[in-house]
Amino acid sequence: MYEQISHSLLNEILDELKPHIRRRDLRHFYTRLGANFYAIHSLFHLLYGNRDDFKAKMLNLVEVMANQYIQRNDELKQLDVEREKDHNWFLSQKWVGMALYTEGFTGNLVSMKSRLSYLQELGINMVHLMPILDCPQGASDGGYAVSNFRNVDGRVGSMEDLESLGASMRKRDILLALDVVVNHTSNEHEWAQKAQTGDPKYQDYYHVFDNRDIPDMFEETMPEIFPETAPGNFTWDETMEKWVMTVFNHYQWDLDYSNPTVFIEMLDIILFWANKGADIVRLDAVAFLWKKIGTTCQNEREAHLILQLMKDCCQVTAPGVLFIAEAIVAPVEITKYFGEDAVIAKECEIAYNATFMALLWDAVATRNTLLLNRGIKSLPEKLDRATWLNYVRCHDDIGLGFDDRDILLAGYDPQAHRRFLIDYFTGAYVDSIARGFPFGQNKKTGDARISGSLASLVGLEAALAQGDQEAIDRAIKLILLLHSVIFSFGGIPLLHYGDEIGTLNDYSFLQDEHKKDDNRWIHRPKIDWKKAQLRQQHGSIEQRIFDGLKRMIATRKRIPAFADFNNRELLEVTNSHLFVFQRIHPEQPTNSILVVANFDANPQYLDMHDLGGHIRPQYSQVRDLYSGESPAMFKKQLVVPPYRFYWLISQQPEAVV
Ligand code: OTU
Repeated sequence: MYEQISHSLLNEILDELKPHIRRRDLRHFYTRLGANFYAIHSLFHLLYGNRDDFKAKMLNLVEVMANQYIQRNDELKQLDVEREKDHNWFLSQKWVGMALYTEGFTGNLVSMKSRLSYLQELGINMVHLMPILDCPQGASDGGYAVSNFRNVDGRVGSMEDLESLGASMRKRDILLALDVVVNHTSNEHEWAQKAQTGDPKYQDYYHVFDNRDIPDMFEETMPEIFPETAPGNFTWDETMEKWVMTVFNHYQWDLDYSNPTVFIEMLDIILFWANKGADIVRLDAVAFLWKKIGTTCQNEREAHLILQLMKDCCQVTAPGVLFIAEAIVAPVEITKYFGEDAVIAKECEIAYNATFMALLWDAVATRNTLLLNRGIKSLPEKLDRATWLNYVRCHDDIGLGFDDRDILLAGYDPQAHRRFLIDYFTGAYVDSIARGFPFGQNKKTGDARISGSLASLVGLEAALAQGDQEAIDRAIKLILLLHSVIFSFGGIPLLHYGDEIGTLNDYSFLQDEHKKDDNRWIHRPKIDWKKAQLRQQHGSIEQRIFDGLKRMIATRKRIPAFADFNNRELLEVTNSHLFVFQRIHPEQPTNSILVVANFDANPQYLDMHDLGGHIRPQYSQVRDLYSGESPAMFKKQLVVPPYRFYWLISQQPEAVV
């Protein structure tokens, strides 16, 4: 867009750029800067236009983008151009991700390299390495308290190790996703330490207060994130003799984005990692980026402006790099992190589908899909050119983040239903063999979330202890069922390491004084490679899960209707134990897929009349692409065995109405 004020400012800035920047061949950089400058200028002005140093900061911002562009190597620049051409590349069904802690998975970055073939065996081609940057030796919130954003933690390796791993991944066509913890730093970060010595420049990087006046005002409306271990949102700093805002743990200092220098520093860090070869940058805790008295300090409009600005700037320097929004917030808020418009107000291409994840767990506990269907229906439409990260569980706790109104519409009392779910997954409910633990219990609000490994939550741990073969089978089926929906729903499925071999709760964190108070560590295991080896032993639990997932992944990759072009239609059927949706092939409707998942422990029947104008399969005319079998039919009803799923295709196109 050509706009006079922006354009003359751009001319001024280009004149003032340092000679080493001016002298370079920056053709691609300048075309992209020209295309995005109006947006960048407008956003930067909305956020910081009232400051005297606005122009100087604008110049700094362009310098950072230009310098990082100069640093970007030719291979990555080439990739940028390719991805610009094929800009929907990440919507393809070919991508399947896994998130893992390097330390827990293999120990370090060097040994990680030799495990890439294991990931490939399964079909994984996107790896999210959980935080690997410098962080305190003691408690560091699993690396989410960063003390140096440009250094790899010596405990997992060096920068060279990471680059070499990245190169090996690129050769194997595996995407690398890395974290940039944008909301806060560790109290051991250089900026925090300078702030502690009284340096006003660095105190302005954080929210620092002499007394409780303002903190008290904030606290009136701010919820607590870790109420048990880190109550409140402010910490008294002895050295500084001031209060500092710490929304998460007391050692995680929130950055103050009303200071443009903070924005520029963090953008520089994002681009630094883009240049180190990250294909995807996961932006942690993005809902929290802007703090305002009188609000919850989450999902503020400015937080969205900051993300738009980060995206626009990243597109100038490294347009091939994608952002993941980690915003575990209410269903109506989550979709907003894709941005309002895919072109003029874009934020992150990918977002965690926390609502879907929580709804799936509801279906597990209730064995029906009343709330699941309801909740999916009220999830707002997302933009084109954006996709979900669908997951069954991740490294964090499971929050019951669905809407109370949806719970009511599903026919339950919200408070009682939430209580039931907590009881169910913590094993307190009579009928439950789940082995989860409550996390973040809040005595004031009665709120709680859930920790526990996937296998333990679906009853495998208890079933093994009881030697109950049927319960073991049920747990395995549930693990596969849950994955079958994240693989087919639309979006990038993200597995949690260890789940592919049914890893149980890992209680060893209780022995570690820096971890014992945070039971999320129960589902951040150390992989037992001897156990993983059992995947090759026919009939073992590991083999049944691993091979099931492997087959699903391979099948998913062959089904173009599973690519994410907002081509899903939810079908509400009479039988409330079934989750049914259709994935429509964009070009060949006859190759659309009907997904049917039975969340009940008993066989269920799908009445073909329920499918209305959609696929009306006749006996032997539909085939499940996963198993290759044609499901049984009884009196125009499709039979779905307990915890079974189908990815159905009509074999004869004529059968499709
Ligand atoms: C994120 O978490 C990380 O995933 C957590 O591992 C970190 O502890 C946290 O940030 C701080 O860095 O910010 O938008 O309920 O879901 O803390 C949501 C706990 C977050 C997490 C929440 C989350």
